[in-house]
Amino acid sequence: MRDGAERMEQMDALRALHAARRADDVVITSMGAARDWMVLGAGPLDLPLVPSSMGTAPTIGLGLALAQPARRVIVVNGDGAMLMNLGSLVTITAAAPANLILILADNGVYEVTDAQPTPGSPGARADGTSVDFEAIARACGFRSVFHFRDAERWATDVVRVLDATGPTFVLLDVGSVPGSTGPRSPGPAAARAVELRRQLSAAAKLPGPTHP
Ligand SMILES: Cc1ncc(C[n+]2csc(CCOP(=O)(O)OP(=O)(O)O)c2C)c(N)n1
Repeated sequence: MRDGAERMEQMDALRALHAARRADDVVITSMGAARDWMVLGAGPLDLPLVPSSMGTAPTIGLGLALAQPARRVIVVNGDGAMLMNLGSLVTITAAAPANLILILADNGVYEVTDAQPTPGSPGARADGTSVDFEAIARACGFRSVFHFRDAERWATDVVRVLDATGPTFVLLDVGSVPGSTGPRSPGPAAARAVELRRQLSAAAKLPGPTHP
């Protein structure tokens, strides 16, 4: 993300994803994205990762993508969390699951803990530069890499992006919402993980695709 540059509202970005996802996709969201996804409505195969240790969403997504090769696994991560586990990008591309889509909602701040600038953002760097997540994803070997700065383009292209052969990396330049609060946990994490596993095995027994 570039300071002063055009950014889409995270809620608009997630609304487009929410409309485009299929019912049999797994959607894992972390931090501010989890908060907004729960407002839009998390489905039975979704995992709003709250509470969570930062950095774990991409590798949880990798495990689910490898275990569930017939369905798409979509992870929405924050830039602060991404910077805490950049190594996961290489772990993902080594395993190369075609069904994993990692979306990075880059707002340049740790939004849910009061919007401190992340170390990759212009707000934290004396020279005003920012880390180039798109270049990092390409260098790590993601099969498909996309970068969107405005919500209309993203909304137009989201179906095509989700259909691209993965592993897919999608960088979204999003704005942070001043004064926004953190997500509320929808329940104990362990119990929700067990329930997700139950939902996944129940869905696997259904005849044919469950999406429209
Ligand atoms: C390992 C770890 N360190 C610190 C925290 C505390 N913490 C929770 S959310 C958060 C900020 C998350 O920032 P980002 O991933 O960019 O997501 P955003 O809040 O911008 O949506 C922090 C520092 C944590 N949960 N885990």
